[in-house]
Amino acid sequence: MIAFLDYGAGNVRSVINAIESLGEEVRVVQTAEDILSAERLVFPGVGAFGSMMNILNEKNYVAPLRDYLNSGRPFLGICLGLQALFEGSEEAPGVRGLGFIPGLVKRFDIDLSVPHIGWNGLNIKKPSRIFTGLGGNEKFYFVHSYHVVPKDDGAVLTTTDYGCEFVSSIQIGNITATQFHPEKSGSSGLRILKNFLETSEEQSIPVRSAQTTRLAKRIIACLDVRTNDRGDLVVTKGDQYDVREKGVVRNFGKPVELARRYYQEGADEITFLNITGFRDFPLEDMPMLEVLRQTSKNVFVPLTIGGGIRDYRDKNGRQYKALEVASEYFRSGADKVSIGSDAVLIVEEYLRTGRKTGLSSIEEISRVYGNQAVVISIDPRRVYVRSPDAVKHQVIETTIPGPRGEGYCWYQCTIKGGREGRDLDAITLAQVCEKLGAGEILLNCIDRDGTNLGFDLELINAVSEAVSIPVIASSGAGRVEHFYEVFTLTEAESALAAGIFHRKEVPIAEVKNHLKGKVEIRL
Ligand code: 1PR
Repeated sequence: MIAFLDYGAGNVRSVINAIESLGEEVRVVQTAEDILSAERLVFPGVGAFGSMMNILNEKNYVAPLRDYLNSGRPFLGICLGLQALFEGSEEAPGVRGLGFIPGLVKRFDIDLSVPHIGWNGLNIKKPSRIFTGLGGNEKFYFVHSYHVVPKDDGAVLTTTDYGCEFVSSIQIGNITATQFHPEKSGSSGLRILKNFLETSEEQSIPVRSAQTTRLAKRIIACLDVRTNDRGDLVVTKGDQYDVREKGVVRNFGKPVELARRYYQEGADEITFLNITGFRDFPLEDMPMLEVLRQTSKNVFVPLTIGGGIRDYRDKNGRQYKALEVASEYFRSGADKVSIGSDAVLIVEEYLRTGRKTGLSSIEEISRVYGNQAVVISIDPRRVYVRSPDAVKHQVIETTIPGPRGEGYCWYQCTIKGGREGRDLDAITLAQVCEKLGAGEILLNCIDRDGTNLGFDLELINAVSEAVSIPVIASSGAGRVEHFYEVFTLTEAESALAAGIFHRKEVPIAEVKNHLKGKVEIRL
């Protein structure tokens, strides 16, 4: 029996699912006494350091946790569950951590995109039973803006390179804690969890061939989901956002089954977009929550969900905050939420008033769950102009001229799945969203969607040069070469595709085989 510390923030369901998939039973800690009497304790942390410590303090868990750690019984901390062991964090000045390990948690101070999101390797510093069965070159899923800095190296189990060499896990006796998410790291992550759960004392140190670790470019499978005319929830796919063929919604199968297939085929991440979320209310649209619950039972890579994340008033007049919608998604197994239409309206309001309210979905969700949990999904389309100063928007020079030979364009933001164009450009949208707390940009392109013509590299370059958060290139992938192109000609950290995977035209393994040896990827 594993005691499991759930302090109520974020996606702990996937950790429970991962442990249960290994045949162990989990008991969620309900009281301080449950911590004191635990024999093995798992503490997955998600969200922000300050709110985590506040909740631990409110629940009177801090002293029992310290006692547990000092007892030397097996403990596994994950992500914030590692950071909590330290004295404090730059993320929440003045808030005290558990102080079990001397040192602080610091924000990345590097030239690369922050958060550090994605699959990276481990430099192993000492033997541990946690490594049994690993080859040493595996990659694990990270998502964080802060990293631990112990006062001395004694506890350091692994380091990872990302603009600097940072501590990615620690071990002191039976106390192990990782910055990466084993529960989101596919079979290698499950192996680490299994090693923790087993009591073997055998210590192992895998041999790694590379000198430094490198963040992999991610291949993301995207499932656009909606109810078809017969009332079934299906994965569909549009051509320039039109999902109907001869009047009928295209049907590529069931979301849970397809997600599982993509996991098995090697997708680094899976995104569900509830494409009619702008008119449905997700908390009434229970099937999407169920899709997440079912998917997270056997898909152990990160899951993002988008569609309908916004404030909402139901038919009885009750007001719901976007934060509540997002919380329900996180509880059901999502790691990140993606905000589309609402982000456009928030940015318009910000540009009108010049003020942050602190109350927008982007600000509230990132405050509680951390920036990395908030993805902004942009649905832009090209608007051609004759000169760079023809409009007030951020205009780019293009090598693909417009219908009247125009040499410039701007990227108009749309809402409601491309149905309504707004007076706002995608570059400005991305910049303001970053300022408001977004952690990643999912950059679609209506002109390229479903065309198989390749990604809009000009759009991707324009946006990724304007922000410092990671950009996911989306729309238009048709061949393996398009992935190579987007990773070598732009700064995109991931590439997302839908149609070619659904139609089995280009399997994920083929994309990875093509990239192998040329672009850093997770094999
Ligand atoms: O506005 O917060 O409710 O979120 C709605 C979400 O649904 C947004 O993320 C929006 O992008 C998405 N969406 C709305 N309508 C459509 C549609 O297609 N009619 N899908 C839609 C967006 C675009 C990509 C697609 C790539 C790759 N789909 O996700 O998967 O373009 O496709 P490809 O590889 O086949 O070219 P809100």
